[in-house]
Amino acid sequence: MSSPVVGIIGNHYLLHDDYPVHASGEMNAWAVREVSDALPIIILPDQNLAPIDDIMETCDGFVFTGGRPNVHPKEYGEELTEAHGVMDEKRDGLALPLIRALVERGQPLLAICRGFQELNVAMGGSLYPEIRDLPGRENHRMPTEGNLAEKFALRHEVNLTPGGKFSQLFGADTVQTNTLHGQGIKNPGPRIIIDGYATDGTPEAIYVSEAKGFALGVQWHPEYRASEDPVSTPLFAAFGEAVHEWCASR
Ligand SMILES: [Mn+2]
Repeated sequence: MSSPVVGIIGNHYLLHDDYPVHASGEMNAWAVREVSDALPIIILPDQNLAPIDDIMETCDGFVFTGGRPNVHPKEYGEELTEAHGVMDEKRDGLALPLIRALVERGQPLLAICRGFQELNVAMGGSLYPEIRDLPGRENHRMPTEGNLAEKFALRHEVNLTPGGKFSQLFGADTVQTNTLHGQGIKNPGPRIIIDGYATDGTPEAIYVSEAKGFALGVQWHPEYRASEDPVSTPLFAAFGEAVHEWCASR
């Protein structure tokens, strides 16, 4: 039997200010290859190039990756402001309906950082453009200085619901994570369960209630050192199991 295929939802942006590219961080692909034991392929984040019905047939599961651009606030009924930063509307146009279709069908998805925010918005939730401006919140953004290891270093705890989905997965009620995000969940979608919070109250781990398949999201970046980090490894392994099951069932 051939390896299950995981579609990695990448980003669309301008390289050198005017050259449009599709891209995704390499560490996402290695996490899928090494820990989920599946074949990673990058999905171009544009429905005109990658129609949803086609990619759902091609792939067994999907990883919604991080990325600098934010979900356009019109997707949750708010006006665009300077605080919302740069957008990637082509990706919004693919990712949001794809998430809804995957949840409906029970096909596995793992949502990371921007993907976590997409999962919430796709399921009817909303976002804060800049959580560090909220009272009592810390700065969760990537440090502006430092090398990759310093930017992706473990920086805050996430407290998980004892006995909940993530606590069972990690075998711990508190885990250490990196943090490289400016936005955060305002209102969770009706079926979004917040299962883990940073100590300042920022939602960091979510899942879709009564989902037929694997539908988990984390606000941090588990793809970094995925085969070594004690939190990242079980997450990508559990996703991989779900992907292998989906592959075997079709
Ligand atoms: Mn954080």
